[in-house]
Amino acid sequence: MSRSFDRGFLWGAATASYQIEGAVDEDGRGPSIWDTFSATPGKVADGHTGAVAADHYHRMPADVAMMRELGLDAYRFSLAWPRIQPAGSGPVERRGLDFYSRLVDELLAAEIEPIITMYHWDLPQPLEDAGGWPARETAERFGEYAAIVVDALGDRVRRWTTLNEPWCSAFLGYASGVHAPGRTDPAAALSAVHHLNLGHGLAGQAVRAALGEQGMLSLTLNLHVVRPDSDRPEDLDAVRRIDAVANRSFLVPVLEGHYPEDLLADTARVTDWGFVQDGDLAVAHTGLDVLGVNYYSTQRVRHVAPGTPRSMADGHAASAHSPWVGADDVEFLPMPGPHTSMGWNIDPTGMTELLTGLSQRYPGLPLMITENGAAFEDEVSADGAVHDPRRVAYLHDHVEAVGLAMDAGADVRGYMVWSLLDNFEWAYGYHKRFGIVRVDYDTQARIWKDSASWYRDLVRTGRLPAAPAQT
Ligand code: IFM
Repeated sequence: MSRSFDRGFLWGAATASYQIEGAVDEDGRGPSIWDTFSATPGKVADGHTGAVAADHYHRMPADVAMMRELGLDAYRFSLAWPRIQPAGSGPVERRGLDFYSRLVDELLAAEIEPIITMYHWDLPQPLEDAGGWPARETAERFGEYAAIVVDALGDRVRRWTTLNEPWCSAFLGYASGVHAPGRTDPAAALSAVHHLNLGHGLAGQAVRAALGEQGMLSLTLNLHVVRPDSDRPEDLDAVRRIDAVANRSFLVPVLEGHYPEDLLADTARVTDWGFVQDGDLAVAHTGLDVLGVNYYSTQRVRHVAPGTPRSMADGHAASAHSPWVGADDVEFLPMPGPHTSMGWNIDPTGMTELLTGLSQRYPGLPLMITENGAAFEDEVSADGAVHDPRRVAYLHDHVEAVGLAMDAGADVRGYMVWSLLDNFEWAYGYHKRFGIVRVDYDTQARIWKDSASWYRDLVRTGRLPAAPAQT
């Protein structure tokens, strides 16, 4: 069965600065935590770094021309804070801001709406040296940086996302250590949670102050769809614990203005949350115009006695240190296939469940899919093309799942495929390819995959055709 989406539904593609730009030493850019982390032996597969990436910094006009050919309504990209404020505070690097100003102008000339993410994980290294996200000052510096970028670009950009996936920044960066800066301190991770929420609020205030009613304020979360292994009370409680630390640690302060009582109780042995100061939660609770949702797969958990050896098939890069602070008695079970090359199970029902659940908990809150997509081991065929039927099927089934959630009442305003281009996939380096457009890292040639042509047709017509046959 085919399905049509309204004309106003925004179809786009997403990327992030460190994953595509390269040019890490150019035009005054300062070092970020990902430059440091990826230069540390053993942290990123095969020692890959973002030094060159997809060379987007030099190829930006051609990349925007390609987006125009794809017919995108919108392009979600992030700003590299160390390009704009190389030290994370103080002087502004004009050349960095100018790059993004040119990008915005190119997009507008191509009739593509810019959607800016202020922070997608490339923290200026000097801020990490001063304490990183566990330190309150980082949130304050983020608020100042936000004011700078909204002041420079807000005359042309109305959609602003403060943070991308703060769960990853806090728990992969400071608890499991598989992401930069690679610290393994559970108390620091919870302090980071709070300062990310505070930073979101301070940045949101900057957007509101500069743009008033014109601004569209957003936060993007990677919400986890977690299911119990059985209906035993202990397994249901395992789901509750993961939901608290994975989802409600951000949703509740930002949308309801407090921390969930059960999260505070579950983590009481790690911290007393004394870093939360009077007034912080009112700042975090600045109000969102749209919630960004990143969705890829589902997870299944069960209770185990603390100390029992447990499988941790949670879809995040393996570490001796768990990101699941306050949930030592929870086991993540391997998920049945099919899987993508990330090892993530393919389950579009999770997309529908997530969106309908959000719209029930927060009626009237507009939602936007800010990331969804799949990595597969693509190959260039003898005909020079990249035939990626599994990605086409994945995208089809997930867009269909978004439509089902809309049928059930979810107010979904758009869909950004992850990703426009193959790129630096964090701890996995360049080994995982998420792009609908292939990047040949030897020549930097862009090669449209079949999924790019398929997506162009979807964007052009707003009509999702019947499920493609998989070969
Ligand atoms: O590549 C990442 C992106 O940076 C954040 N969301 C998940 C993607 C795939 O892992």
